[in-house]
Amino acid sequence: QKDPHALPGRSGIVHLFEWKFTDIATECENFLGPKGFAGVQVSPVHENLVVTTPNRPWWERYQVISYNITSRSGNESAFRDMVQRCNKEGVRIYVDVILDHMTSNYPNAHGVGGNTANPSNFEYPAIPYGPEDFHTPCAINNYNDACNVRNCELSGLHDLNLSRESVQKKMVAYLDTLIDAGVAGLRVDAAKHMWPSNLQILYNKVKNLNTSHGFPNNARPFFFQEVIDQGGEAIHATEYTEFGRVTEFKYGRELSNAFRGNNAIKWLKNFGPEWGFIPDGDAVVFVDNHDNQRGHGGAGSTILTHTLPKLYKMATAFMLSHPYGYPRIMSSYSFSNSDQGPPQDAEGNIISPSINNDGACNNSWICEHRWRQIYNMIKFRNIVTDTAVNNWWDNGDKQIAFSRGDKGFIAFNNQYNTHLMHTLQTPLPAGLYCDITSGSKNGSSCTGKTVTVENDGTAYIQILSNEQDGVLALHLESKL
Ligand code: ARE
Repeated sequence: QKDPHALPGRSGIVHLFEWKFTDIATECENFLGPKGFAGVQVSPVHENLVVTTPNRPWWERYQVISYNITSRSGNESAFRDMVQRCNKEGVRIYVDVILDHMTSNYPNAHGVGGNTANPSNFEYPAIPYGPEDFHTPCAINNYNDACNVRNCELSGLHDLNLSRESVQKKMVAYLDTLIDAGVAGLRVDAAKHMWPSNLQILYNKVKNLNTSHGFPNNARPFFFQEVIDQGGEAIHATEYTEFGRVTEFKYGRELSNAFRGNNAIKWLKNFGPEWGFIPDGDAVVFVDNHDNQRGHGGAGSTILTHTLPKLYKMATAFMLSHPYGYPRIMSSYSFSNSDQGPPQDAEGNIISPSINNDGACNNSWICEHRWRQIYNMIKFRNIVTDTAVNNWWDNGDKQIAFSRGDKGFIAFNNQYNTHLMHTLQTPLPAGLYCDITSGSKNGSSCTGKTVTVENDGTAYIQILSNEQDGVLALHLESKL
C-alpha cells in the first residue's frame, strides 16, 4: 500500500491538475512515457457539484454529487481509455478521491452528470446517501481537537460517517471501479479529517490491482493520504503511515524556505527525518501543490511556485536529486485569482493545452513537467536510483554540491551575487559531460554547458550568479 508501482527505470508523479483524460492519454504517449515519468495524479474523477458563483472554480471538484465517473475531464469510457493507454506507456494513474465529505449546502444542487442532491436535507440519491450516513453537523474550528477535526464539517462540506459499514460499502464499490479500470493507486483527500482506524478498514476492503493491466498478483493499491501536519496540532501524520504513505507538507515548506534564501542551503546536508519529517518510505514529497500554490491549505506564502521560476527549478532539482521520499511534481495553469478554474470556453469546457515547437505549453497552461530543467531531472533520478548521497560539498553558505553513488553529480548556486567557480569531486569516469540543466544531450553534442571530468574524477564547476539557472547536473548517460 506504500508502493507506487512504478515500472523499473521510472519515478515521480506529475499532478496534471484539471487536465482532460484525452489530453492525459496523449501526454503519456508523447511525453511522460518517453521521458521516464512513473505516474500521473489526476484531478477528482467522480461527478461533482456544478458551481456557478464564482464561475466554475477548480474547487467544485471537491464537492461530491455521485461516484459516477463523469467530470469536466471526461466520462467513464474516456477515463478507461486513458488508464489503458498510460499503462501501456509504462505510466501509472493515481486518482484523487474524496471520501471525507459530499457537498456543502447549495440550492438546486446538481452535478456535472445531471444528478441532483438536496444537501440541506443530507440527501444524495445518486449514491444513495441519506441523513443517517453523516455526522451531526458542526464546524471544524479547533485543530487542537481531533474529534472536532474528524467529526465536524470542513468548510461546511457535509461530513460522512465512515464508521458505518453501509457507507464503506459504497466507497469500496467506487474504488473498485477505479481499480478495475487499471489505476495503480489513490490520493486520499482530507485524510486528516477521517479516523485512521476507519481508513485502515476501508483500504483493506479494496481489491488488489488489476493483473490485466500488468500489475503482479496480489498487488495492493498505492494509498497516499493528504494529511497536513506541520506540527502544533492534535493530528499527526504518523497516525496514517501504517497503511499508506502521507504527503509530507513540512518538506516543501522547508525546501522553499531554504531556496528563497531564508536558510542557507548548506543545512540541507541532512534533509530528511532529522528535520522532523516522517520516515523516507512513508513520504510523498513536493515543492508546492494545487492548494498551497494559490494560498489554500497549508504552508502559506513561503511556498515556491512556477511564478519564481529560477528558485522553483532549483528546489525541484534538489527534490529530484535527493533520495528522501517519493516525489510529486505540480503541473499548473496560470491564474489571477485563487478560485479561477482551468482554461475554459464560454460553456465551461476545459480548453486543452497546446504545445509549442520548443515543447513548452501554451494557452495558459504552465506545464512545469515540460520544463527541461525539471524533466531532465526525472531522468537523473531514474539513473541514480538506489544510490546514496556522498561527496557532499558546501561553501559554508548557499552553494552546495553532492554525488549520487558513482552515477550522478549535482551542484547548486543559491548565493546572491556570488559565482560558484570551484574544482569539485565527482564520482564519474573521466570524459566530457553535458550539463542537463542548461541544455540536453543531443547525440554526441550538448545544447548547454559542458564539463570535463578529469582522471581523478574532479571537474571544474561554474555556475555564475546571473545565469538563468542555478543548478548544474551530470550523470552517466550525459557523457558525450
Ligand atoms: C469551497 C469554498 C469555501 C466553501 C466551501 C463549501 O472555497 O469557501 O465554504 O467550498 O461550499 C478545496 C478548496 C476549498 C473549497 C473545497 C470544496 O481548497 O476552498 O471550499 O475544495 O469545494 C484543510 C484540510 C485539507 C484541505 C485544505 C484546503 O485539512 O484537507 O484545508 N485540502 C483538501 C484539498 C482541497 C479541497 C479539500 C481538501 C476539500 O486538497 O483542494 O478544498 O475536499 C491548516 C491546517 C490544515 C488546513 C489548512 C487550511 O494548515 O493544518 O489541515 O487544511 O489550515 O484550512
